[in-house]
Amino acid sequence: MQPKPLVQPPGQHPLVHALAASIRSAWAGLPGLEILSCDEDLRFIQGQLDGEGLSIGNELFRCVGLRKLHLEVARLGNGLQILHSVWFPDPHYDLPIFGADIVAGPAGVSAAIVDLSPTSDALPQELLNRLEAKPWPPFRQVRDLPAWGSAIFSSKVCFIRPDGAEDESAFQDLVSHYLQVMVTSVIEATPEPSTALTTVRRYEGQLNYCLQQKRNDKTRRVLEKAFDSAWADRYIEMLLFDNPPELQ
Ligand code: BLA
Repeated sequence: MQPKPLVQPPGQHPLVHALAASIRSAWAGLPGLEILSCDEDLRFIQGQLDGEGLSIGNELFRCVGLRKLHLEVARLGNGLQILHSVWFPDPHYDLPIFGADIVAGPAGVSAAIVDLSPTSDALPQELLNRLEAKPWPPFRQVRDLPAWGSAIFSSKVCFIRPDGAEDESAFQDLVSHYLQVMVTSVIEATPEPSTALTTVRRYEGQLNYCLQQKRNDKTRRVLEKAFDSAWADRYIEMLLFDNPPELQ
């Protein structure tokens, strides 16, 4: 039987569609991939905002080396479309955090960001070499990171406002490259004991990553407007940036 091509939902921004497809095909190659359970009411959320349909779809997995792989594709009113993906490592493994975020409005994509973020010191040299193997695209509008972002992202973070189809396709290629480097690292990684200082530091680094991401008021504001502040808090704490479970 031929695999069915993924249909692009009507009105979905092409970059959101393309990146979601790249992320899904990247995680398909990971060792021991399995679905991660989550509260059913958080898996698919639908509502109305200012008469406009509102929807959030969440896909959650885990695999050997990663405690949680998350892809969220959302429409949140005012024509806002969001793709959010974070791959959180199991701190026993020396792996970075893969993170990507796309925010598209009626006027186009205002923010496109991808990074492999370190959880202790900087990224290992070998990982940097692999990331650098692909030439940096000549993006026209590079954006400045907010302070919380500078505290966690690597020297290889890409944060742009894509200016036209060429930028969008170069960004998509860059994300695919980062995903490939991440997948290779996961496949090669071996665990260290819970008591190793390196494991403990990576655990603390991941806590800090979650803490800093929660300082992004823009995420909270959009969710509060679409739902309410208690719902937004729970969603951010439990689904978007839940802390890693304590080491044991
Ligand atoms: C910015 N994130 C934004 C913006 C919105 C959201 C509305 C402002 C757009 C802009 O500055 O052009 C909203 N993002 C969301 C919502 C979700 C989301 C509602 O993911 C989820 C439901 N944010 C992340 C991750 C990264 C990230 C994983 O969730 C990076 C790996 C980055 N988003 C990020 C950054 C900004 C942003 C750096 C710009 C913030 C600023 O300039 O102050």
